Amino acid sequence: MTNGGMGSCKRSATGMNEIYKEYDRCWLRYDETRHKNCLSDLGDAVKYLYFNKSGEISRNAYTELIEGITRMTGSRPADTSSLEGPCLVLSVFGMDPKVDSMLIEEDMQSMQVEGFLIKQVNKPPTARLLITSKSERGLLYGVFKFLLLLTQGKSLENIYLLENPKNKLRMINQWDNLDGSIERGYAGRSILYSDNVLAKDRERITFYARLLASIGINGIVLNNVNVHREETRLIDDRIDIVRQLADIFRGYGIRIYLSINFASPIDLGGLSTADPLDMDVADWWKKRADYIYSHIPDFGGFLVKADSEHRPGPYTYGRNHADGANMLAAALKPHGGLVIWRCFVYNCQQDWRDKVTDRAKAAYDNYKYLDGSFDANVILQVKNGPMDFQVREPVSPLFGAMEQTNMMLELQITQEYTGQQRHLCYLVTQWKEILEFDTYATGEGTPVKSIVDGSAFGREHCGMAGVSNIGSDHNWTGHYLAQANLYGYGRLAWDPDLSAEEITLDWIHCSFGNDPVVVDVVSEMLLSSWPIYESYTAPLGIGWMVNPNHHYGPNVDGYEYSRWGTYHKADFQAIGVDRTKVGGTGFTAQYREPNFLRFESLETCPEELVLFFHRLPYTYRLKSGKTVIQHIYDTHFLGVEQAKQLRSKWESLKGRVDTERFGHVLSRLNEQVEHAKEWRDVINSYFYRKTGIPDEKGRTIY
Ligand code: GCV
Repeated sequence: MTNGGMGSCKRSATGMNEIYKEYDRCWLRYDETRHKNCLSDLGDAVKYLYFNKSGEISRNAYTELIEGITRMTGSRPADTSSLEGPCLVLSVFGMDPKVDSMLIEEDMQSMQVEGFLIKQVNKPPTARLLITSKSERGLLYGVFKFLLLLTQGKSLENIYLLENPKNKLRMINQWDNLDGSIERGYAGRSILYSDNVLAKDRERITFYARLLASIGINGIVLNNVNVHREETRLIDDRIDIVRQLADIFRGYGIRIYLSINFASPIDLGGLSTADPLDMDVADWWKKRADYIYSHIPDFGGFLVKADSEHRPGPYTYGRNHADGANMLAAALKPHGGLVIWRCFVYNCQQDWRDKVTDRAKAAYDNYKYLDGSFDANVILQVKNGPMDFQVREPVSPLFGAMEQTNMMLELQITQEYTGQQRHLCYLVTQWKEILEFDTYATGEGTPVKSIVDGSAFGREHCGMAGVSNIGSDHNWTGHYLAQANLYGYGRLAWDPDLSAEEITLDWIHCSFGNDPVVVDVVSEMLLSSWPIYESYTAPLGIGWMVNPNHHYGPNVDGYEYSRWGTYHKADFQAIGVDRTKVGGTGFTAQYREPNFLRFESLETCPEELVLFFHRLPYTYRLKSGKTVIQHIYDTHFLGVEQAKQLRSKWESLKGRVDTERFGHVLSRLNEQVEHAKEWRDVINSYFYRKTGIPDEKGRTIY
């Protein structure tokens, strides 16, 4: 049985955790370790701590280390100023010649600025355990890694662990509005803002910064990409909110960024235009950048949603997106700032009768021809799929198309289309598939992860962005197990080569302890949950079929006759969109070979995406031998059974997980089972009524 419930706030040896009673500690629980033996490997090394006091981030690293060890072992390491005996050593390289002398040339060469080294020097009884980095930020990451190793009970004997992050930018995007609402938020209100001012609970924001730093996040966009009136003022008379947040996040190595309103020169500056080629507009942004940096000297830059879903942008003035992005980039350049420009640009006024326009093609069409036109401090941020964060989509072809442009991958941690944190849907498995997808951009072996870490084309500013799933709920994420999505996102942004299994185990160890039964069951539940959610919702990659606006629950025709361009085109004979070059919209041709032909041909198109790329009669036989209609029926019946199995698995943990978390997750799973039935029956009945084809197995369809 694991220690402590969600609301537990027993006073620890450090006396530090009184403040946590209002919210869960997530994976920073540091429950008393069940692995005292891993510490004994090193004799007295963790009883003394040599720390070379330097900047704020280092001090936070020190505090974290003290808190973690104290909570896990029950005793606080004593500070020491001697390096003679056994001790833990925490120091940034270059701060202390005595510590630096413990390093060899090889250590220094392989370590990048944000990387860290954990290394044993000497043997017990005088073993010293060194945590070091070339930067304070890296030191903090090293501390979190060390605490993870302690949590897992990994042997520290003769440890030599050098890690560097694979992605330079590891960003979180908050879709928070100043009034405290969160666009697509499913875990309460914003922890950052309330009633157009900074939220009062700064401790909680600080804890969020800790959580993010613990998984390697180094940038946060503080406001929703849809920038409304009040948020437009964040770069004006509301700048003090930004400054205060920057002060909090800076202590954890996290730079802050803002989403901006492209029409700010009009809305704030009183100009008559926001034309990016207008000299007054460019000058206005330059002065605005100076103003921002005078308040926040380490400001990261702007995130821009332009000409997208009614947001203003360069198209209004007959300019292209390179014109818009480069104008902002010029304003930020003297300060070292970045422009992160979103590629979620499509016609959201489509007539459903229009058979030619294909939303899937839009990002490529809007940006491919601009490859090479963007300034060096511009990055294009591309959603993983060509549509919009559906449970299953092909990878956006734009990743393989841009050779001279900085690229970032945008993932949605918040579960807009994947169960809204009421259903269990662990997305790390989906994200792994995306990162591993071979774009063939430099020939075979050019996976998305090599585009977004910049290595494929030697780009400087690249990385990953995830839309946050947290809010003011006690457990942060609505569904307790959805914490694993935030955790997993950060770990993958640090190292996309990690396996889903490894990340999952780490999260469980930190969150639930080391009971092997709990570890196995929770791991099985998480790793199987995405395909389960997929099986009882929209079939074979077609997507949507959700209720309009809030996007929760089944509604097969919810978007079928609307302007959003997300059609399944089901009639009584066939379903799916022909996106082939030969007879359809031609979307497949946006992929490089051999992906183009793989998707183009029905023979080779991956079955889970077949209705995304092809229009098929319900009687078409899939490779499984089942017809499309029977596949729909079977997966929907099976999905409900699998959701029930998720629930039984969790129930088997009764007595092994604290009652609060046990009860909470069980209630979510009960809801999931009931809602999966709703999905099953709505989808199956729709297609039965449309086709008149009965289920081969004669099960109840309405
Ligand atoms: C922030 C989808 C969501 C919107 C979101 C948009 C975007 O359309 O439904 O809420 O807006 O994506 O990513 O810009």
